[in-house]
Amino acid sequence: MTITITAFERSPDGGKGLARDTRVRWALEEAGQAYEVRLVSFRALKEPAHLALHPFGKIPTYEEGELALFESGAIVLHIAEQHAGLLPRDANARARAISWLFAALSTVEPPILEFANAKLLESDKPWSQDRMPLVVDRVRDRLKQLAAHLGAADWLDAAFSAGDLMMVSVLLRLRPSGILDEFPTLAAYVARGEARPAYARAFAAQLAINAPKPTNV
Ligand code: GTB
Repeated sequence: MTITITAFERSPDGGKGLARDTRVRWALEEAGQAYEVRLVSFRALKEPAHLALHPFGKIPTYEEGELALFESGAIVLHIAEQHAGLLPRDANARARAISWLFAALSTVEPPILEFANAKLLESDKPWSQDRMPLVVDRVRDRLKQLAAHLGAADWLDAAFSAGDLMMVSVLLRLRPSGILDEFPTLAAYVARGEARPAYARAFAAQLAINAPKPTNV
């Protein structure tokens, strides 16, 4: 059955991997699954056809036969459960990998999003300068805890899993800020994720959509 995901017709980051279709593409590449991409404009995101797939009018979505999913975490978990390569076979190790997937989304991503929003949407507010140190400290506190867990290991729980895929995806959002580099073991962890051939394929596919088209002069 054909898998179709949605992605931005024009990503605000120019296709540099920050939009959340990247994590879905990466999971599909790790799982060796071919997929098609339907590009959606910002206007079309809020129109009935897309809202029928995604109640909040966002990307990514995932369609396969009669199944339609939204939320990158649910999509990555579905892919990981359907195909080998992203979850261990051992039941306990599998449950721990899923814990890390949830930890990435519900414990590590929120302060990072708060920071991104503070920078992008609130920097012109009179209280922004006073608030920013608090927001950055919340990110640093999480990263300190995550770095303490990772220690010198390559991945969060022995072998690479969907939990690492999601954690690396979440941490990547921090790179432009320089905060990630304050934690060299986490910066190296993210680099290990990006070095995976499946990640490179996912990144290249997203970038290709956003690359400037050659003009005939
Ligand atoms: N919790 C949902 C999930 O994980 O799937 C969140 C989905 C979501 O926020 N999607 C965003 C979206 O569709 C794209 S990823 N936004 C459009 C809208 O709300 O109208 C967020 C994102 C977008 C762009 C960048 N960037 O260019 O740097 C980074 C992150």
